[in-house]
Amino acid sequence: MKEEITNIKWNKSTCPYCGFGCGLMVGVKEGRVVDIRGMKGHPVNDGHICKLAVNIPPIFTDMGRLTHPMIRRGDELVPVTWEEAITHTANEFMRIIKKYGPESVAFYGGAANTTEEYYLMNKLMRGLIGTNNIECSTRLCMASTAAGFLSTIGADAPLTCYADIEEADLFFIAGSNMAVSTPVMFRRICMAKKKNGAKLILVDPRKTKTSELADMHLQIRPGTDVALNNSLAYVLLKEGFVDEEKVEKYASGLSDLKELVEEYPPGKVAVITGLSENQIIEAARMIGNARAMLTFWLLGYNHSTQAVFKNNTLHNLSLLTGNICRPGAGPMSITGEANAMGNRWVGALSHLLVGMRQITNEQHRKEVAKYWGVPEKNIKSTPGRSIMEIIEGLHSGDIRALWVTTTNPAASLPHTRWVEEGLAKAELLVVQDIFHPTETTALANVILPAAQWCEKTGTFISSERRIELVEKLIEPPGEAKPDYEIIWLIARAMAFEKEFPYKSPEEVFEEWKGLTRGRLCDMSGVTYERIRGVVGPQLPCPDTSHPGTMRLFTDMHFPRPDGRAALLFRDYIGPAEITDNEYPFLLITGRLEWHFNTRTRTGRVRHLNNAAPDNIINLHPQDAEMLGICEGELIEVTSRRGKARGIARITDSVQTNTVFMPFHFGKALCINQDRAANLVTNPVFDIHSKQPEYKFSAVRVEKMPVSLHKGK
Ligand SMILES: Nc1nc2c(c(=O)[nH]1)N[C@H]1C(S)=C(S)[C@@H](COP(=O)(O)OP(=O)(O)OC[C@H]3O[C@@H](n4cnc5c(=O)[nH]c(N)nc54)[C@H](O)[C@@H]3O)O[C@H]1N2
Ligand SMILES: Nc1nc2c(c(=O)[nH]1)N[C@H]1C(S)=C(S)[C@@H](COP(=O)(O)OP(=O)(O)OC[C@H]3O[C@@H](n4cnc5c(=O)[nH]c(N)nc54)[C@H](O)[C@@H]3O)O[C@H]1N2
Ligand code: SF4
Ligand SMILES: [Mo]
Repeated sequence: MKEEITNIKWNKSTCPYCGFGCGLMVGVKEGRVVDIRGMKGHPVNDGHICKLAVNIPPIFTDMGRLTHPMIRRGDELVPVTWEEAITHTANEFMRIIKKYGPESVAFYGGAANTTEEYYLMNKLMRGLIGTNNIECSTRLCMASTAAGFLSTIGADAPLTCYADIEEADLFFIAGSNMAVSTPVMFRRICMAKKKNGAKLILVDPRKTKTSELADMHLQIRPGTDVALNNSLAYVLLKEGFVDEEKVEKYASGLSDLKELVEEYPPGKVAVITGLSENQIIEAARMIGNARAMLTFWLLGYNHSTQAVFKNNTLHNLSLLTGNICRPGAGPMSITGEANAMGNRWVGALSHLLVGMRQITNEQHRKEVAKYWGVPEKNIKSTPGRSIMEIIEGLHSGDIRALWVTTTNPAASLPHTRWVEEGLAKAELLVVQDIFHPTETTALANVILPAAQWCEKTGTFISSERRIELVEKLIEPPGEAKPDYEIIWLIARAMAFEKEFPYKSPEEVFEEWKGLTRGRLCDMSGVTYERIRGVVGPQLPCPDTSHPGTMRLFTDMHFPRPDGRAALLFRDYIGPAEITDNEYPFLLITGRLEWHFNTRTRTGRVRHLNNAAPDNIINLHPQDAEMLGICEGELIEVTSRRGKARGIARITDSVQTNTVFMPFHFGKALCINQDRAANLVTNPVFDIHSKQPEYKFSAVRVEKMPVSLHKGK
């Protein structure tokens, strides 16, 4: 039982962790966050929250909080004044740009930045410095969802809403352990199952907390989803579940798809996926017979070299069966981080432009240049580098300066050694974080202390397009400043005073809002005043009296040239790396319920750390016996890139020849420096979305000598 604390002031906010966007009530007493509760009556979570949110108060700990700017002099990081830090950063950037050109610098932010912060960075990088090298950790998270939507429906516009959960009678969840990663969303699914008798099909190679609730668990071989989806389409078409005349009205490509999925009969696909022919036929019949199907997917799809194709072939199933654009039916993308939606719409990936625009579109560039009052030629027509290409650029010397905020690439990018070597080559590495050391701040030349959630104001947009205000409720520690302020101070020091005149994030919001007018992300009807302390509307929300938009494209007209969505045939190709005698196992990486991403926040919460103190590697009993490994022993996983160690957990939740390990345990908060999954993972990526294949690396597994256990 929680101890009751009195004299608490309660304020509305939105969760800073996953992109589901639970409404929170934040309890503040004497300038500290002391309690977090779910907001009752909030349409997203109605008072419910998960253990990550419950355990927020300790993240405001002073332990390791950054309170002063620092500059590296030799091997030492020396505290400096803000003035010195800002002048030094701006001068160094300008020096490098002058010497090597604007393409030699890059910015990399996190999906938990507010939309206002990304707007400022877009203006600075694309509009004034003149480079599209602006990236976001959403590249590692949602880039394939965005590319999948763009190719199928013509816009990165999640079209459903959470209220659809209560209207559906079939949930098809593929490649997400939602019970762990978005527990409050999963709770709504469980309630709907109980109340409406809705069914759940889960596609995941592992048995998980989510699979426990599944009516059908398709435990496929990792990486084979495209083959499965094609085969489901095959059965739907063969068994008369598709009203072809109706589908032709709102989707193109039916005849090609029909012809090409002939290559994917269930008998053949059973061999590829490791499922039985009957399971595939049965799943297709459940889809065909559903009154309203909602599909959900996340990293089991997006962390693959076929990520975008997995997205496209999943959307085919919704389109073929008319499960789209009506209550309870359609693709419902789960988003990873709190503002993974807002930052995509504000143009945080290198190929995008502000307000759901594309950098390659001349008209879009003209509109934005005019709005910013900058010469059209400033905004370059070619996409900038993705974060993986930025690291490549650091290695080759094409990128000389990198500015990082709100993300921890030395822990979260694949192939850590390659990333660390790249970052170490930067002439200037500026890192803005709330803690030090993190894996990335440890490598920085300049460290800037940032205010975190509840210490600054801005907006987040959730995966159902709901815009919410997250407000400053307490003072940041020491001299820490909000990211937006740090960005505009540096921009002004680069001599862009006129373009960065802001005094508050609200002024930034008002400016950015103008670039959304008439677009699918239209927020013309939103003001800070309107959403302060209350639930925000779903976008688009074109005027102040507009209630917001629950579902998109309800007229079945899609933003593609012929107004129809696209049925896209995609051939199956296996994962990039193959197992062999030397590396006979495959490694899947993912999440635990007790930690968030690189653990800089949750790793400071005693309760969460006690529940998950160290890296655990899941191994099938048959493999454990073959390798002579017992439960609780220290084991080592080695790939072509590196090694990581962890404690063996022997469980049939993984298939044979497969191991699973979380990616939460890096170097900064671990006594042992050898626990990080990304020491092992493969930096290969999907060529369409440039998102890495974190879910498939060929490895070998070995037991460690007993002497090493003591160091554990
Ligand atoms: N507790 C907690 N919650 C979080 C986070 C966290 O770190 N901790 N992070 C947040 C973020 S940023 C994100 S993006 C989301 C991620 O949320 P999820 O996508 O649910 O998380 P993961 O555990 O990475 O991967 C999901 C599942 O994909 C499966 N999988 C692996 N390979 C394949 C495959 O080839 N096909 C299929 N169909 N499945 C496969 C894995 O077995 C795993 O169970 O969670 C968010 N929520
Ligand atoms: N092997 C493997 N690797 C993965 C994944 C996987 O499944 N497997 N998942 C990938 C995915 S989906 C994601 S989203 C990424 C996440 O990767 P990251 O973005 O690197 O992870 P976080 O731990 O969320 O990093 C947030 C950083 O910002 C800091 N921070 C928090 N709030 C603020 C703030 O307000 N301002 C500033 N300046 N800093 C702040 C935190 O201290 C932390 O250092 O990891 C990816 N990496
Ligand atoms: S489900 Fe997501 S948004 Fe809701 S409380 Fe948990 S982490 Fe926060
Ligand atoms: Mo993510």
